[in-house]
Amino acid sequence: MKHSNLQIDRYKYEPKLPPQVRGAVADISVELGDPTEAIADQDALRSQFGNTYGKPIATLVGGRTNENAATQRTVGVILSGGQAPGGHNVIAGIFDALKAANPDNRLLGFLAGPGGLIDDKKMEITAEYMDEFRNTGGFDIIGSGRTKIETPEQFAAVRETCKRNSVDAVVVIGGDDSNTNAALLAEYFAANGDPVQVIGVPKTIDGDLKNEYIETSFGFDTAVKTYSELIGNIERDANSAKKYWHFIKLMGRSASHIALECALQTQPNVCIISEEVKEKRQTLNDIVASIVEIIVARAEQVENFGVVLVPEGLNEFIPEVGALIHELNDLLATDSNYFTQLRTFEDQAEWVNKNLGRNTSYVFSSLPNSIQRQLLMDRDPHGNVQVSRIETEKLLIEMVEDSLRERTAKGTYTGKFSSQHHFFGYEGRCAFPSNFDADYTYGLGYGAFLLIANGLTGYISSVRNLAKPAEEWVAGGIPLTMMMNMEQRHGSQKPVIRKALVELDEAPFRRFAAEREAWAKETSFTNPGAIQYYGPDEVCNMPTMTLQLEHGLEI
Ligand code: FBP
Repeated sequence: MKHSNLQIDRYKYEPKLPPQVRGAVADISVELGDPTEAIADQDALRSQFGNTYGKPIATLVGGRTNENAATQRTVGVILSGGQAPGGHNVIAGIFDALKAANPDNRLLGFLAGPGGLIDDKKMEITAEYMDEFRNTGGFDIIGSGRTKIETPEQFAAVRETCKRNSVDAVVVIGGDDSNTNAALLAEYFAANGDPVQVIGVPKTIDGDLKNEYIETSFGFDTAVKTYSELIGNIERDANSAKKYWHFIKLMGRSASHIALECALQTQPNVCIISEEVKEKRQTLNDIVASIVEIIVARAEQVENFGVVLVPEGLNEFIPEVGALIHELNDLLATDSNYFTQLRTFEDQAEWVNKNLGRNTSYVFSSLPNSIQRQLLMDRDPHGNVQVSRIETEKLLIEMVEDSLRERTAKGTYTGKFSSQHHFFGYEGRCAFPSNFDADYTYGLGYGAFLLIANGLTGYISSVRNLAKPAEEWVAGGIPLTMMMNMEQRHGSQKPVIRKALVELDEAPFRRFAAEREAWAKETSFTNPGAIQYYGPDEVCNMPTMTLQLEHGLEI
């Protein structure tokens, strides 16, 4: 395969490790704190995780011998869920630490996600193969998948796979659901007296796997910087041509962290934050009215252009649309056999309308035909609507146009409205990881092996103090059960890692809320430009504004 000049040069990049883990692997051990508790529902979790609940926080420390470091080991690794820049470097970190500990150690990559572990589809990662992927984006090294390890048969199959391949430990690189799975797997092995260790790694561009101890998930940094570059370019174009309103939908299955960070970076005229919509119980009409108000105000200044950012997950946070989606998910899950027999959209829509409640049926009928079709499309493996396929940006444009038409007829609006729509998601998931993500992921992978070498299981690899330069980062492990609570899933209470949504009382949102009025009326666009891999620290090595604000830094 032909490589670009950047790819060839990025192979030479040496990711920065947290200082305590830079020495010989045999000289790194763990310092353990006090026993921990889950964030909520402690009793239920304690009884479900009888063998792995409440472990202490682990910090990796150098200069202390680990007698077991050189024990020969086989480690399995899986990538789970959507791509996120840096996944290859997590595997490189595991590989380098494992080979440094003992050159006979083996790293098995299970293919195409958790399914590879269930079906025993794997490859051994060799030094030569690994080198092809260092510091590159993508998950193509072993592929990814969204299969969940759920049934007793699947757990037993994973156990068989590990036995057959003499796997001593499994590293699960994934989001909140996959790390919940990692916790269940760790408990399953422990409960069966199996010595297989399980360590998770926090991945997702959505940025919603974070808490006091996991400061960010990897991939968020690169993805938001990629989208912000594109938004900045569009803003410049909008301000040059002065004739279009650009509606840009941004990925993020549920939380609006991506949209919020992009807004902080690019200062658009409007950015909708789903969590605020929910908190204020705004309807679709309220959202449209607030956008229209800004368009009208800018038209009065003869500025018939602007940029609106829309988070992908918005629909589920608008009370009436969210209720519709939930009812539809349930309906289609319960009667999926009947539904899939209906051949035409018209028949499907009629059946759905008949079976929905009165209010939700009204909301469904009031949506444009194209959106109704998208709501009825295939569900994901968890039975949920695939939000990235709902064209909310187009829905908003249609509704804004209707409202402006009414205003024109009444004589309360004399501007011109021409729109463009965009969806940025896949553009950022496989970008070359920023220096931040390249370093962070390598450290997470390296740390994951060190946790294994120190005998831990049921932990998520962590690198902390990320708002500071890598010289001050601290590596360790956080017990998975500590991040969990019980939630209602498919009709019953299940242990899950709590998803981190945008908090309206925290610094990133507060900064946005303080500035947005000015950005709405004036043209205050900022253009962060493309991710830079070479050059001064303030251009190449700055973390996201979200991370800096969350850590109280002045920016
Ligand atoms: P993960 O949470 O698995 O990392 O996935 C994130 C994401 O990129 C979401 O932002 C998006 O909604 C989803 O994946 C799209 O995935 P797919 O292409 O599989 O539909």
